[in-house]
Amino acid sequence: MTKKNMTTKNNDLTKHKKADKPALTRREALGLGGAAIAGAAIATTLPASAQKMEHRGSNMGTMKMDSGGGQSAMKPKKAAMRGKAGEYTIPTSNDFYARSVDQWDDWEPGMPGRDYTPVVSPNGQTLPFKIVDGVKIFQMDVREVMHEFAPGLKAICWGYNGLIAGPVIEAVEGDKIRIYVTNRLNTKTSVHWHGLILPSGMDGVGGLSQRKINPGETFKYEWTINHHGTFMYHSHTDTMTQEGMGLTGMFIVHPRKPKEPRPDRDFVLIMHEFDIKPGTYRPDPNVFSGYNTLTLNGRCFPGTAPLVAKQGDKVRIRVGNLSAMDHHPLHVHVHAFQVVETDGGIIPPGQRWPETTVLVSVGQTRSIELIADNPGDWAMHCHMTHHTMNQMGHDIPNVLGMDHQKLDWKMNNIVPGYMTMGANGMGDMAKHAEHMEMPENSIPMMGTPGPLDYIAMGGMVTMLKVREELTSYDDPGWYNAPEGTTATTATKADLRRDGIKI
Ligand SMILES: [Cu+2]
Repeated sequence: MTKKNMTTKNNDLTKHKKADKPALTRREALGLGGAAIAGAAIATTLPASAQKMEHRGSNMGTMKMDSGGGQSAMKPKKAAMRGKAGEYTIPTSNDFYARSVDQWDDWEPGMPGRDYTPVVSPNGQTLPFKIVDGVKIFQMDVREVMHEFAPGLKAICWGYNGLIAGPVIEAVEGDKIRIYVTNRLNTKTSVHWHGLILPSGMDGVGGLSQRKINPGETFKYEWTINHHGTFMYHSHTDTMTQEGMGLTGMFIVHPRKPKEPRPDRDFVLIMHEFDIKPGTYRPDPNVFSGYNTLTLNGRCFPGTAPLVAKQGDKVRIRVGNLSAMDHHPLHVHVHAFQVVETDGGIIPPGQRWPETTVLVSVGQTRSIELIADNPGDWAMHCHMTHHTMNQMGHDIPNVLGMDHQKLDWKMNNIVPGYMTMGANGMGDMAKHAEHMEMPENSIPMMGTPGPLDYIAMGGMVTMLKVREELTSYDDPGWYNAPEGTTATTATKADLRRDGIKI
């Protein structure tokens, strides 16, 4: 392609923007005219949404994108449209990985069922919406709430709509959205839409992109979503405190025209961590490390709901991490999966990689896909072992291997019923904890009785339950393994046959 041709295309593209009707097809604009977009990218850093927002300003009655002095980045000048790299076709990363349609197209609000299969948020909720003049309207408040992490542990947290984690916001590429946020805290707040491309003034960083929302005030955030993906939202005012108290949630944008079949099950999980000292009712967001309450969608195992799938289902699991200080490697038993998406967009099919454990760093999302081809109850958990224990004390003395019988006998004179715990590890401690008097409002080491023995796990643990037959996706209970397929005591005949001497 010659420079002259490109210049012509650029001019056409400029005309298209001004005339408000396509002079080029989407293919021409994105493929042949990519340089125009790329050039604008170099010149303005936010070309795509900028042009889109300006283009649509007249369609969104309440959006005054042309006013104010801070909009220069939103209105690329004619010269900038050509850019320094005018000869090259460089699609922006979002065109490539996170757009299924031309971001300039005008779309009706995307509807569940017709335009997307709604996500499933175990233990969670999806934020309802209504439509007013073609705009999807969402409403949230920020408030204090007594939240149950698992039976036996509650704490006063801060949640969007009183939920830990916040409700999942679900939208479709091209949707015009408006989100009302009412602050019912006694302190200022703001909401950052993490990973989404939007005008600077909608980015939610208190003091930087907006005035903070005072107690009692209601703010509105509004923009046109021009890409798809798995994103998050969280407070961006006094973030350490407010995120630490629970102000987090997931934000899912479905592609307008998916390039791949929709999954049968589309799960959403958000990872978080709190420090709740046994006997207290408020998380301490100020600690640097040693978080003792590790959550998936705000719950600790055994309080986590399982992810239920039918054998053969294509399962997507979208995972975000808004923990304060910890990255979490999420491991799925028995099912190898593909990492198909990051918060930056879809990984093209040929570039995906297989895993059984995916690291989800703080501030990241990862989407994985698997075929649920193995019936059973499969543990799915963070593989940091301290993150699969409930409220474990990290400063307790190490008594592993200690002969504690004499000590226990002497101590019983002073403290009746005393028993040194941990000499053989922590597994038994979890079971004992069920029958012992524990500090009020605490679940130290707590696990749960399983079908075959006590399950000494807690925290960031859930189950992928796969069944051959299902009439609903409700929890089907424990798996009944076919006879002869469960590990059990080796018989004498086994030992003799295989020459095993004990
Ligand atoms: Cu972890």
